Amino acid sequence: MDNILRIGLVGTGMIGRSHIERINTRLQGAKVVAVSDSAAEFAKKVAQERGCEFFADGEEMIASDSVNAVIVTTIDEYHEQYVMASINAGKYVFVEKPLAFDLAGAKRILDAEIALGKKLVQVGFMRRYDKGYLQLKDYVENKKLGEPLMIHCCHRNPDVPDYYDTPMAVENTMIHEADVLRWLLGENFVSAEVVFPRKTKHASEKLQDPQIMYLTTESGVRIDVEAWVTAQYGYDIRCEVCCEDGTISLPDPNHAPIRANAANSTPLCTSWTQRFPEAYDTELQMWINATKEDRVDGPTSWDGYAAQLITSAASKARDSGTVVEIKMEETPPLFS
Ligand code: ISE
Repeated sequence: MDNILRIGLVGTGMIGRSHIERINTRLQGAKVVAVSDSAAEFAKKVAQERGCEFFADGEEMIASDSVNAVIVTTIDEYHEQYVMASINAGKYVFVEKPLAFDLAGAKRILDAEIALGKKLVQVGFMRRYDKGYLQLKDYVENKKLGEPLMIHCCHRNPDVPDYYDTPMAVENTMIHEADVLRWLLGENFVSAEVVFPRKTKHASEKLQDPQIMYLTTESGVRIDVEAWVTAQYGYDIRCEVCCEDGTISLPDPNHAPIRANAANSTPLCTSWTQRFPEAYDTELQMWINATKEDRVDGPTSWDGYAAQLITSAASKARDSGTVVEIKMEETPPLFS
């Protein structure tokens, strides 16, 4: 592989542009050299501003000699198409979560990699690179507080765009917890349930908000995840792991306390871009390094598939109002 990884990025929306920025200005060893997006005029402008080549056709860009690795930051519906094009071109690909639009699409990607016999795909579950979650992992993995018994999580956004609807709370938002908790505990889930508390006046007609997802693991750890995506007051991510000898919680981001107007206050984040910038930097730097060493060392397509197996069970549970069993298959040899 060349000294500088030449990346082609499909999808020049907000997260795509922020990845171009971080790779081309802060990270080492790679450059986004080409971009493509179905919003061609906008993507052309991005290409011009960032000194990249513009491709009208994303698949053509992926196949071209101009690029030797791919980032997919399109809307979820197009993830599968461009991940598949990357696998077919034999190029490493980083795809934002979820791996595919639905579970069937995630399975097709997984099968394509298994047929190739080589891992090429990494899924953008950036929380695994967050310093707070890494501290929780150290405690859980090394049993510093005994065995975990329960986990309480909150995933609160101040607000969401108009198109955001009820299923997205599970499939787009709580999928982060599905992945990071499976990674944290090192075990699979066996059941899912989703319940609706009283609906807030801030949620649109097509959105039931808040929602609570309950998960149970193979060893019996009980987890509750609250998604409250029109919480107004800020972006607030919490996770408390209750173990036999004590509890450990995700630290709040470091904000200096302010004393003013007869109050002592600490600012909160207002968006995920503000809450996880270091995690995104670390995630992509490690992806660049591993890609140049001809390997994948982050969340794989198997992890992406596993997360979607969990969220699709949770969606069934939500729609049927029942507890749904999660049937995780054996880890394929390529991923074990
Ligand atoms: C969004 O797509 C993300 O990935 C954010 O991390 C998450 O907090 C948000 O709820 C999602 O909608």
